[in-house]
Amino acid sequence: MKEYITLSRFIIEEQRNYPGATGEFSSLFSDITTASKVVYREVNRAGIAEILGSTGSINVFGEEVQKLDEFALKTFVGVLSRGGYLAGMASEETVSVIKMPDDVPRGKYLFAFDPLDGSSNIDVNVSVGTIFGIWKRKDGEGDASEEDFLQPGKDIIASGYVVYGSSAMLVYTTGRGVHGFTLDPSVGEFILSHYDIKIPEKGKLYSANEGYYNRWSKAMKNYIEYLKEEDKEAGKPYSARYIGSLVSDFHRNLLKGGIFLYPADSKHPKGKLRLLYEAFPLSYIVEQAGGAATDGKRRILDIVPENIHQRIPLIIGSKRDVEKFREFVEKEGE
Ligand code: AHM
Ligand code: MG
Repeated sequence: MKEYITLSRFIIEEQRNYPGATGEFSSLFSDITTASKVVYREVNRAGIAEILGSTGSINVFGEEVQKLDEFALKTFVGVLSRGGYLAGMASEETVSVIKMPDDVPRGKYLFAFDPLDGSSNIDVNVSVGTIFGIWKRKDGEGDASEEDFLQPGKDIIASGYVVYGSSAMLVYTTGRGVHGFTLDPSVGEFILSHYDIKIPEKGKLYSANEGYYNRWSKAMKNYIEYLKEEDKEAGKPYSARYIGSLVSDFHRNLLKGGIFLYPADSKHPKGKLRLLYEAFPLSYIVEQAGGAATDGKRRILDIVPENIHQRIPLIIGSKRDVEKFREFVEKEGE
């Protein structure tokens, strides 16, 4: 008989491994699934729901806010802020920490997220996603402050992402392996489809925006040239795959093996992607799956953020590919 394990069932069973678990984490996760189902429905009907395009406003990073960005933000905040398990939320789309409603008790968890990553692709039916990381506040009570969020990636309690693609998939880890769940739209439940995901030690794919080649460091240029060399034994040349939607690029490389690179460049000296909302959650997942993530010099999860919106160069994927990239950086000294 086919096992049909829902995400909520899986989380309840997983929580039995954590003595003293209060059930708050399970409720948080159940609310994440509710919010993501609502966002998926909206993404799916975006073309007919008059929700495509820009809101006309600009976010904290100077980027245009898409209507769906705003919808995803409001949905996650609306659903999660009433749970009583959060002390605060921080998002790519809001300037400061999001306060929980006055009539809801404050909890111990901190939720950092990118509500709709890759949203500039939405108007052309390319997959987008939500990325999230969960920390426990170190001390204090009441509303979380920005300082509460400045914890290193390695202190994360759980992280995950949802890809809104040809199907919706939620992938997460609490430090006990990475598991993937596919939404069965006929019953509205995320069902376990990918148990204990491991990223191949070495891949055959690389993902980088090669349009920026002339802005790259020597190490980055040399590394990409190296991947293109004809060398059958070393599994080269690698194939280029770049969607321009981090969640989708990461998801594909996680399952197939490969390396994603958004390095620092002359226009983005600190990289483009965000440490809290993108790099930390995905780095925790990739390490749990046997891969690695670096900013070129440091392990991403060791970094302590200076502010919630900090950007970071991100090189992430199969372990041996990330190590090879590091060798190129060490050789060039940059
Ligand atoms: P967003 O969070 O505003 O959507 O921006 C992040 C996106 C990632 O999904 C993607 O990897 C990257 O930006 C693409 O950037 P570029 O167009 O410079 O290649
Ligand atoms: Mg993003």
